[in-house]
Amino acid sequence: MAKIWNPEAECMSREEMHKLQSERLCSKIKEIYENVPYYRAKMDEKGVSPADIRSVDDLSLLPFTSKQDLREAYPYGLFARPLKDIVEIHATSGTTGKQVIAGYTKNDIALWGEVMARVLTAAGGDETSVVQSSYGYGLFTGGLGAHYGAQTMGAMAIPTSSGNTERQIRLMKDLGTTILCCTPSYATFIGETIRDMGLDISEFKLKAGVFGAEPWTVEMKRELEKLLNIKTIDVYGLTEIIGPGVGFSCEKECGIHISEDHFIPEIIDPETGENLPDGTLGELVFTCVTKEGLPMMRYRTRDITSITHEPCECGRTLVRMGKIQGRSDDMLIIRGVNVFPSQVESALLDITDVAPYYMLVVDREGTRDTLEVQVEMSPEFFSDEVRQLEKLEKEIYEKLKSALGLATKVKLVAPKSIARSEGKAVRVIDKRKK
Ligand code: DLL
Repeated sequence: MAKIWNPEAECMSREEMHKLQSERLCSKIKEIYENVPYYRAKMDEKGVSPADIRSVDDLSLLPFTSKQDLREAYPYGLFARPLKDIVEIHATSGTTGKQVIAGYTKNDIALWGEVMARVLTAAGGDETSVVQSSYGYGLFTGGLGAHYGAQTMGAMAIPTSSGNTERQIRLMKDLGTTILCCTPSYATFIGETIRDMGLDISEFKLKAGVFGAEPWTVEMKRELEKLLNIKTIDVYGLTEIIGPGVGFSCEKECGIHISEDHFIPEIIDPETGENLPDGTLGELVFTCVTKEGLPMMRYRTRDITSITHEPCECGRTLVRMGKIQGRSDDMLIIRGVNVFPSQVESALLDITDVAPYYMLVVDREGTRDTLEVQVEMSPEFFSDEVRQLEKLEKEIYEKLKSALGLATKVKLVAPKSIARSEGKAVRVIDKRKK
């Protein structure tokens, strides 16, 4: 069984965790109220003062924070420390509006290294590991997050960043990389390129993959473990909270443990804002109780999942969340049916003759929404025999219909015709007018 980086924190009793979270929450809320006028105004408006927060059970008295607040307070309005204490900045890509700016103090960088060391240790890493960080470096948090984790663990970090895939692969082989960190879609592309280069994966030292930053299904996990001959774990995080390292799966493969001694999760009903019980799907919300630069209060992630406090066989007592079903804003509504791209992925990867590359094209014909699913044939299957193609198309159509409860158009496309991703994959083209 893989080691645990910080057993004291990751395996404490529920009572101890409750006590620790309560102490940290009370002092953080007091600090935020004093140092961040934006939060003070929000708390005053809701009629709640720091004195009302006596334990973690009082969390729901506090107001929520959303991406909209971060935009209004752009760039530094939610920082809780003076700029002279901020030593690093990261930012979201800003594809859905103004960028969100996150600021880290020295202690925040150390905290980030600590939570990422937990992740890499869960992947079997230790000070002898060679960790290749193939997430993008720069304003995106992936590259440096994995880097800090590797160094905190005492391992060797190889900062290849994403892209330049063939050089990336040669380094992986020559330097003896043991842990690869990147998005699952980039890992798929790396595996495909290794084959195309005529290299044999069994000649690599690779043992584990630490993949995340986008939703991926269990079917994709199986596919990647086969393709790269490794074990994989799922790493979750978001820029607003710290970047990668908010949570991670363990070898028991039963959800994502959240480092809740630093980031307290809640699940709420996205419509009413009410807290939901364990096991119920809803929107994930985080409160940072140790972060200094940008300590988010009840931040609404828009990620849909559920949580459970049941103990895990790995020995960690940290609360677990299920796989992210997708962001609430990734959900497509087609002819009244809710569709997440991950449902399509699960259905497709169950079929042998398709490659793990697909695209959802949503359009409108008159008043009727349409969904076309483009799927790449695997190179082994690739055929121009009409009967064979029709048979495969029909199989995909039926699978999708029963998985989604919706009739879709299926279009088989030639191997390598869907764009490969070096970071987060784009899986949906929505041509409907907003
Ligand atoms: O993606 C941080 C990160 C980097 C996580 C590297 C893991 C590895 P953002 O760009 O701010 O930060 O995007 C955050 O990505 O709210 C989720 O919707 C999604 N996401 C992140 N990790 C996972 C995951 C980074 N393991 C948003 N599974 C989050 C599913 C994920 N979705």
